[in-house]
Amino acid sequence: GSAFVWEDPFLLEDQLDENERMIRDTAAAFAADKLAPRVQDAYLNEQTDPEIFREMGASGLLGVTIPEEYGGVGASYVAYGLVAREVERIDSGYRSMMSVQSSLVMFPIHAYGSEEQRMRYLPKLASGEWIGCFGLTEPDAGSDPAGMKTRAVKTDGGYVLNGSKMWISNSPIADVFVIWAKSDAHGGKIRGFILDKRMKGLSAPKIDGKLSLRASVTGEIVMQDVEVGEDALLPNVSGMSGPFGCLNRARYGISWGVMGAAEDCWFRAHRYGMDRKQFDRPLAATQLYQKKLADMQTEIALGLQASLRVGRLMDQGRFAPEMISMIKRNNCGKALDIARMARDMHGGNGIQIGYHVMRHSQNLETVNTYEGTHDVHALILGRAQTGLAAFG
Ligand code: TGC
Ligand code: FAD
Repeated sequence: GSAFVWEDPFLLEDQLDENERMIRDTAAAFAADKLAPRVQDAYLNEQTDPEIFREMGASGLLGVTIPEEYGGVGASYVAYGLVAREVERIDSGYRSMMSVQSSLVMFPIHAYGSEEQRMRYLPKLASGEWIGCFGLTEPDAGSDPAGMKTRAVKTDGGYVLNGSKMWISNSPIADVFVIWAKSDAHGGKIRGFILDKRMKGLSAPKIDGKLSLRASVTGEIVMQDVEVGEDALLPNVSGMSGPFGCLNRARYGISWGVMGAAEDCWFRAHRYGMDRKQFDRPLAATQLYQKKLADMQTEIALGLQASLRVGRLMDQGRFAPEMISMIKRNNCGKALDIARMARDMHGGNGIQIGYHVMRHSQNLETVNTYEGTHDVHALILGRAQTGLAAFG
């Protein structure tokens, strides 16, 4: 037999290799040193410090799976997931900044870009010198991105882009914009373009007033006759599989990330229940409190084990997108339940910024919605087992 480790019921630690543990420890130290001290002010004041990208880059946390020749770390998808978990343990907004840069900007440039595009963009994105954003969603095309209106029209030397994108992480501070548009020169198919912030006709106003994910800036992208050269087109992908290929990676990372946020809530509720006394006994000595702790422990252990399994399959090139829908949906939904529960278990203190749990629960409302809502992932899984698409 073996002793039961309550914080790590299935001994996840044993299932990681030395390199993965090292990258995880680097991310955990970074999160404690650089992110934790900033998060309360950033959240309360809705302020994103762009310097965080440089600091993440210096610690090797951007483009973890991108090969070293382009400035990445060349590590496994499991290592990438572990980084997401450590960063989101502090705040989902910080994980968002990291995962957009890594999975939604560096991944498509590496997977679909020309050698010149890779050399031009990837090293500066890996170091955090440049900040990237990913424009897929539009005001009238969220769950159904194929309904986008943004158009690229062929000109002599390139293309002219028109359209607007909505709810775009990092856009107000971005240098590099990966934009998905319907291209008339390619039979109306969706193609990817890399835009630079200084281009004429391109702007990215901030969206104010968010009550969730306040440490990560979100904006629009407005394109009015933006002229780009032929070298802006991502040459090696066409159709919706381009953006979906990126989303697969980001959704997978989110499945680990939200478990980090959930663990933070669970450990805080555990500690609070041990310390706080009512009716002459610790809250943690009551049956209801213990049931809640047991539920948290169980869902987190199961969720992490599932993400690890899918990560191993990704590293072997054997994943199906539906596997990712299952863990993105389940882990986000469970993390949101856990964060709300932890808020409740903290009583009145739970609504105060210094106790952290309500910030997590507010953030997880967004994470449950972006990258495919909880219900959209149910429909993807429903289609996969019935052959019947229920979206339309
Ligand atoms: P559908 O008919 O299913 O497929 C069209 C084409 O795309 C291919 N495909 C995929 N390829 C790779 N991976 C996947 N996961 C794929 N899913 C689909 C498919 O094979 C097909 O290819 P082809 O060559 O045959 O044309 O497309 P549909 O339009 O019916 O899709 C429906 C649905 C609901 C599944 C899809 O539209 C969807 O997933 N909607 C959710 C939208 C979404 O996730 N948006 C995310 C925006 S980015 C974001 O939120 C970033 S926040 C990040 C942060 O801050 O951390
Ligand atoms: P809608 O699609 O309008 O959905 C509204 C509701 O209807 C949801 O409950 C949904 O589940 C439900 N619904 C939709 N269709 C169906 C159906 N067929 N059957 C049943 N129910 C349905 N996008 C980017 O491209 N890049 C980014 O960097 C990015 N960052 C984001 C950051 C934040 C903070 C937020 C909030 C969003 C971000 N998004 C980004 C956009 C995000 O991906 C979308 O919000 C998401 O895909 C949902 O689209 P929507 O908001 O238009 O909701």
